[in-house]
Amino acid sequence: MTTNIDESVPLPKDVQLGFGAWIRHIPAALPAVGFDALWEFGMSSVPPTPNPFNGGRTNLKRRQATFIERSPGLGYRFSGKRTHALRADDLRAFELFAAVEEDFAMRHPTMSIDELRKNVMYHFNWYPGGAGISPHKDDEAQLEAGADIYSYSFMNDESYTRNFQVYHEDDSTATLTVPLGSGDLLVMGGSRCQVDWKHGVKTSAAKRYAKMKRINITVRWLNSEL
Ligand SMILES: O=C(O)CCC(=O)C(=O)O
Repeated sequence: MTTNIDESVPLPKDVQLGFGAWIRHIPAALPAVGFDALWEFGMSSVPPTPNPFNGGRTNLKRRQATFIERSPGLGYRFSGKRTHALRADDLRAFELFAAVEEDFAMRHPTMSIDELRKNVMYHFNWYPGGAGISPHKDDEAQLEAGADIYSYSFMNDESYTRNFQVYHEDDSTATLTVPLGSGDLLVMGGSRCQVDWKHGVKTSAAKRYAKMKRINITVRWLNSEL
């Protein structure tokens, strides 16, 4: 057997949450190249989502959209709704998206870019100020159960961090809090991660977040039925 792992590079450490569930945090995996262009696109071209917690009387502050290359025009189905669907033409021009796609491919060297594009979806969140996302599991039917989820975070200023919380499904107190900086990659993995655990980013009215712009891009493996 041959190996091409460079043993002089320390492997990232995983935090074991419990049986079959872990979190990996890789700080500064990528620079936030072309952040402003992707931010403007999200805030001007992606329609807001009606807030599911008040019957849609108001909209969520966070914008969200999904790109599924193998099913153009199909959004991500959750809470009984579909997210806004992005197309390759909308996205490939954005440097930040291209950088994420390249980084993900670099971390999966045994697969061709075409194979990767057929098997993953990209989900985008644009968070103005202290907007967040409530605790949830990424366990939708479109996703390959138990597959790793790669989550890239970018901010408009490198000095910003935003806490990402992980909760056991029966507990409203976070078991793990990961401070995410701009360019950080967080990987959620293990067959139980989206079964026994939830994750989220607490909404905050704190002044220090007032001018923050944050884009999160998750890469998720699709199941074969979609
Ligand atoms: O913004 C984040 O860091 C988390 C995003 C997330 O949980 C999601 O899109 O499901």
